[in-house]
This record gives sequence, structure tokens and C-alpha cells, in this order.
Amino acid sequence: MRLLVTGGAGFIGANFVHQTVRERPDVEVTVLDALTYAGDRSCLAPVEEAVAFVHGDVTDAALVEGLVARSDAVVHFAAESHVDASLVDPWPFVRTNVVGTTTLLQAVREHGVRYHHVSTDEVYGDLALEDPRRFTETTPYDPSSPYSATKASSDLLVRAWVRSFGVRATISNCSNNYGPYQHVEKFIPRQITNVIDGVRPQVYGRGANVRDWIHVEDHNSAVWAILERGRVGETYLVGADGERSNREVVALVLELMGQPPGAFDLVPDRPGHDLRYAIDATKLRTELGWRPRRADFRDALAATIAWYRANEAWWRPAKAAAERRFAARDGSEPVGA
Ligand code: NAD
Ligand code: TDX
Repeated sequence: MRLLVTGGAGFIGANFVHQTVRERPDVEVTVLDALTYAGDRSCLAPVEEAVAFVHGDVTDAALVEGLVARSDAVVHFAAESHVDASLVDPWPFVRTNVVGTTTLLQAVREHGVRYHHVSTDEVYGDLALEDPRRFTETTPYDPSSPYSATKASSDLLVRAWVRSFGVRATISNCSNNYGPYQHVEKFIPRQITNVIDGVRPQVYGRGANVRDWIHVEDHNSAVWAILERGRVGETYLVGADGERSNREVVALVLELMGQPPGAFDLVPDRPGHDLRYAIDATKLRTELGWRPRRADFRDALAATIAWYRANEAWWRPAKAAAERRFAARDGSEPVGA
């Protein structure tokens, strides 16, 4: 199989490429990535020899068309992915997430290529803390942030291309990922690298918000299950029953890093901050037989901390700039400055 992976120099895409090279030597991988501030070619260094890399933009219709024409399938990870950044400047989100997805859809339509669309549970809005329900494939869309609104738009474009043009597409909506190669602007790596730098973790609001954590390898094994065995036109929710409040996560990071449990700061909240996400992955489990392999959060978080300790050379160049962006948003001094 010749597989085009967009966003393969980002967090989840790079882990997907590593896993694919490791487990499926018959798959020929081409990565298309614009190398934005969130993309880093060095994420692919361990598999450099095994994959082709194209530096380019998913909104470049001629480039995309040429690459899709030479592929049997496309997995689309490329996106602007940071909620906080979308609140400052939504335009790159509209361009990459909406226009970029449309560009890919037109190309897979023209060449009859199988397409898998990687999306998020944030399209469903949020749940109350005590709500017994979780998100399912039939939960109505209700995005809160510019980021999630553009991801919701891209999902709806995929559905329209399936229905109107017969495109062979599937969609996955996954909960919060963690693991190696995640940008230091995201919650877990930000707090791990703060502690390494002797800086207290920064928790928004009261830290009561709940995210449904899944290890990136489990997300990617689900993407493979859907690509190989998923029904065309269907959406699958991906999650590993990992609901935890931000306070709980930060307390565990502190414990695993030998710090006192209360050694974090509460800082001004994110505007429109979604309270709780929770995924019901019954369809993925029963229809495709998928199971998470890294569901022990404590163990997988400890391994992630060890990875950041061992790979400072990878994250260090991005750290100060990420902290300056956080500070610019709330008018404070960058932490660790
Ligand atoms: P990321 O920000 O780490 O990586 C995004 C990658 O896309 C980067 O390599 C970047 O250079 C590339 N990119 C951005 N704009 C591009 C463009 N115009 N053309 C080509 N490449 C471009 O993001 P991530 O966390 O790895 O997320 C990957 C996908 O998974 C996204 O679609 C995101 O919405 C989705 N998702 C993420 C999570 C999560 O917890 N991180 C959860 C569910 C779904
Ligand atoms: O410093 C922080 N302090 C804090 O309390 C940061 C960066 C975040 N938070 C909170 C906000 C959220 O409740 O932690 C939680 C997780 O925040 P992010 O890592 O920014 O993720 P989130 O907004 O939940 O979105 C993530 O999951 C869904 C990804 O970034 C998206 O791309 C994905 O679609």
C-alpha cells in the first residue's frame, strides 16, 4: 500500500509513521507536512530512511493532487491543533483545517483514493461534570472554540463528499492524546518541562476540567483498524476510558517527578473553556475489535516523563517561545524567564 500521511512531522502523525514503519513493512509511507511551528522534521529522524518526506502545504492543490494521484490511501492528520492559539488568531485554523481538508477531498474524489480523516471529540462541545452520558457517534455537533469549529467544519465537509461524490472516507473523533513528541504548548508536556525547569505547573481556572486521556499509540492503532476494517462513510469515536481532571493529572505528574502534590499555580482560565470530554468507544470496540494497549495511565505517564527527560534536545528549542506566547495571552511574565 502507498500511503500519504499529512501532518506526519507533528505529534500524532509522527507517532503514526513510527508505528507504521515498525509494524507494517509492506506500507510505503510519504509524509506531506508544511513544518509550521508545530512540525519538526526531527520527529521523523528514527525512520528517515524508511519514508519519503515532502515539505509542502495541504492547501496547495497542485501539489496535493500530484501526491494523491500516486497513493492508495490518505490519512489526514495535518491541522492547526492548539485551542489557545485559535483564540488569538483563528485564520490559520480556517485555512489549514477547512481549506486544507477541502483541497484533499477534491483530490481523493478525482482519483478515487481511500481517505481517513483524523478529528477530535471537541466537535461535540462539552459535558457537565456529573452528566452520566458520554459522547457517541450520534451526539450533535456543538463546538466551542475556533479550533473545534474548524475541525467540525472539516468533518462535515468529509460527510458531504461521501454523500454527494461517493468518496470512500472514514472519520475518527479521538479524545486527548499524550506521549512522546507532543509540543510543549500542550498541557502534559508543558507541565513536565516546567517541572524539569524548576517552574511550577500552570493550571487554568480551578483545575476541575476533565479530559479523557489516551496514549498516542492507542489512537494510532485505532486509526489503522478503521483504515483497514472500518465501514466507508462511518464515524468512529476513539477513547480509552481515561477521564481525569486537570488537577488529578498535574498531581500525578508532580508525584512521579518527586515534587509535593500542591506545587502548582492556578492561573486565569481559558475563555470558553470546555468543562468535560468523555468518549464512549463501544462502536470501535465491538465492530472492529479494537482494544487499547497503553490504558494504564500511571505507567504510560511515567514513560512519557522519562521520554521528556531523555529528549531535552528535541523540546528545548520550542520551550521559551511557547512560554512567551502563553504570557502574551494573559499579559504576564513568561514562566521560567
Ligand atoms: P500537531 O500540531 O502536533 O501537528 C500538526 C502537524 O500538521 C504539524 O507537523 C504541522 O507542521 C502540520 N501542518 C499544519 N498546517 C499544515 C498545512 N497547512 N499543510 C501541511 N501540514 C501542516 O497536531 P497533533 O496533536 O499531532 O494533531 C494531529 C491531528 O489529530 C489534528 O488533526 C488534530 O485535530 C487531531 N487530534 C489531536 C488530538 C490531540 O490530543 N492532540 C486529539 C484528537 C484529534
Ligand atoms: O497550561 C495549561 N494549563 C491548563 O490547565 C494548558 C496548556 C492547558 N490547560 C488545560 C486546558 C484543558 O482543560 O488542560 C487541558 C488540556 O489542554 P490542551 O493540552 O491545550 O488540550 P485541549 O484544549 O483539551 O485540546 C487537545 O485535545 C483535543 C488538543 O490540543 C486538540 O488538538 C485535540 O483536538
